[in-house]
Amino acid sequence: MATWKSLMFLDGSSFLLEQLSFFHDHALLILMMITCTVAYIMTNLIFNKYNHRFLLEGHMIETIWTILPALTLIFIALPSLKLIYMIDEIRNPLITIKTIGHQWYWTYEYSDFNNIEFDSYMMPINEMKPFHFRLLEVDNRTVLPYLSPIRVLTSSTDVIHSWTIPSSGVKIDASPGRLNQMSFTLNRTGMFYGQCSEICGANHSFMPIAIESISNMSFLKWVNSN
Ligand SMILES: *[C@@H]1O[C@H](CO)[C@@H](O)[C@H](O)[C@H]1NC(C)=O
Ligand SMILES: *[C@@H]1O[C@H](CO)[C@@H](O)[C@H](O)[C@H]1NC(C)=O
Ligand SMILES: *[C@@H]1O[C@H](CO)[C@@H](O)[C@H](O)[C@H]1NC(C)=O
Ligand SMILES: *[C@@H]1O[C@H](CO)[C@@H](O)[C@H](O)[C@H]1NC(C)=O
Ligand SMILES: [Cu+2]
Repeated sequence: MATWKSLMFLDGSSFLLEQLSFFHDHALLILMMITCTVAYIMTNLIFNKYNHRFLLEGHMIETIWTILPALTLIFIALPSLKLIYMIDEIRNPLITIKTIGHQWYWTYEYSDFNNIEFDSYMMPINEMKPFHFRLLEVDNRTVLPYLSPIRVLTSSTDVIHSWTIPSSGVKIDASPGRLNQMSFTLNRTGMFYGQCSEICGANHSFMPIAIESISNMSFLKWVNSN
């Protein structure tokens, strides 16, 4: 969960976010290389006493400064494309959950098991327990097993919402009349919080998502108790 003064990424909770952080580091490294090169050339230009008053064209340098940025862009574009397809891919999900956005709460359906279905509202401040996070805790949490591929189907009944778990690298729009899907695998246990990420009306800030990532056994126990 993001807290005050946290500058870097959240502690990742899925294999997807691992790849996203790798790509972030990769892109940032290229950015630093460009910044350093440009800064070096600019300081050199400023402190250089010589100049070339009659230089009007230079085919060699023009070729170089066209090809080099193109190559750099390819080095960013190819991993980025790979990542897009990885995020889009659905690999034999074990569990499918359906989340439906409403103004202003989420409904979850676990159609794999006896049609478990519940609404998930933000925990009102006067009902919060000391260990609850303000504006992030919900009354019915989304319980999911870890290390199992999960597919999320999203839709909406009114306006566009967005189902988002920043620490898992998950963000899917919930559009009315459409079913969007995404798959991810949680790689550890814990509580992962998110919020609706599409301005959807007056109580947009008050429809949080709380994922409870637990072991297979506990998950089955939870399923049986519902
Ligand atoms: C889960 O993935 C994150 C990266 O997203 C990594 O930092 C973390 O160590 C992983 N946890 C486990 C238990 O593998
Ligand atoms: C959802 O939360 C409400 C209010 O706390 C509760 O009455 C209801 O039983 C819960 N439903 C499920 C499926 O847990
Ligand atoms: C849960 O079950 C799935 C499928 O059998 C397995 O791949 C996964 O490793 C299990 N999770 C844990 C935490 O053992
Ligand atoms: C927003 O939520 C609060 C508390 O849950 C509620 O009192 C209020 O009526 C809601 N606003 C709208 C426009 O529905
Ligand atoms: Cu919303």
